[in-house]
Amino acid sequence: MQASLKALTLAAAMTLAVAGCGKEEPPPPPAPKAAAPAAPPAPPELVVKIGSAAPTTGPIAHLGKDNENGVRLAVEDVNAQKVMIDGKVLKLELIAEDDQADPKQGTTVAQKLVDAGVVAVVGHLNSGTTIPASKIYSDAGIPQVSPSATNPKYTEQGFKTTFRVVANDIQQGGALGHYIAKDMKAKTVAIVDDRTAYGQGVADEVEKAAKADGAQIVAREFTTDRSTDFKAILTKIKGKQPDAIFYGGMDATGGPMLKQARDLGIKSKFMMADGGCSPEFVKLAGEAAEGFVCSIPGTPVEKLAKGEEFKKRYRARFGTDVQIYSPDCYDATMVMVEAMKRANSADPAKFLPELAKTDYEGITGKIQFDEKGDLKSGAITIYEAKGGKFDVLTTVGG
Ligand code: ABU
Repeated sequence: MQASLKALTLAAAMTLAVAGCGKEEPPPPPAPKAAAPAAPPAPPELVVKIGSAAPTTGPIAHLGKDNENGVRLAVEDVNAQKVMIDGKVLKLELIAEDDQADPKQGTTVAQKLVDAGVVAVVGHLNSGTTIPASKIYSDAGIPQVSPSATNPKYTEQGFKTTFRVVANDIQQGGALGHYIAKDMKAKTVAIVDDRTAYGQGVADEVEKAAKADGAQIVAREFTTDRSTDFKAILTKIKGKQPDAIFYGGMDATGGPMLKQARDLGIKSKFMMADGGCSPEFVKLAGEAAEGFVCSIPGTPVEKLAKGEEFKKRYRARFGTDVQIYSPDCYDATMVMVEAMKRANSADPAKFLPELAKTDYEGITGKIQFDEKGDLKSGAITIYEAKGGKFDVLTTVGG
């Protein structure tokens, strides 16, 4: 009995020992992972307001919107590039104002932009608004780059703040007047203008150049930039049977004027400068647009390295085609930003001297300013409307 008790105790002890040997220890808890190094704090933003002024309502709203879109595309590109200025990321904020192509409204919105704290203005579109507004920007020390105002007076006022990225109407009117008399060999020319600073100014330059090259001016008439009926003027001109009619004005009046001229049986070559050289003109003139001749300052955008790409990007972003000046507006915005980068400051007093030293290869070509703020070596291209499109006839200068 004692022996069997002993055996039982031994067996139990062995069982316990075996059971103890097979018991697995729970795995140790995983070692805590090393904490990821903290991301460096994002650099602070430098919010900078930039102004755009153009007529976005009224008869040439399509051109005003085109200008505003050009600035907007540049602002979006700059913001995406995360440009560093003085250790901060530049964030442009666009303030767009509608000047209605009205000189009085032009000065009102110029003051509004100054009061809003913009450091630079791209605009205005029209010479008639750009010239009076320029005094307000000059008094406030704010750089202004016009992408489209071509009246020479704009940069002849002695302001250090005025610049433009297109050739002026001495160059444009000269090229057209020469083309009329020498290339087209027109002997007689009728000239009409819309009495705006641009329309009258460019018409005067065309008249001067055509006369100097031997053409005779047989009529000089005028209308307004809001007129819609040109039959009285055209009837007078019809009696003179001119070889060519030059109209100094914008597409909104030029398209209907050409249509009405053809309706009256006038066969003269019809010509305008940049204010009429737009897809909108072709739309307004319809079939009468065939053979229409016009000019735009600069080399044709599609012949420039970045031109086609800009047109595609513009169409993708805004769902519409470039009218005239949006590439110039894009470049005007970029030269401001390049000047800020060189000055390492968005303070107008600091980047204005850099703006004057601009040497920039833009969508529209090389941009450098002369001592007045005009584009050095500005070219003029003359086009002819064919099948609803504009074909290049010739490029002068540049
Ligand atoms: N340059 C044509 C239209 C703008 C302007 O100068 O009034």
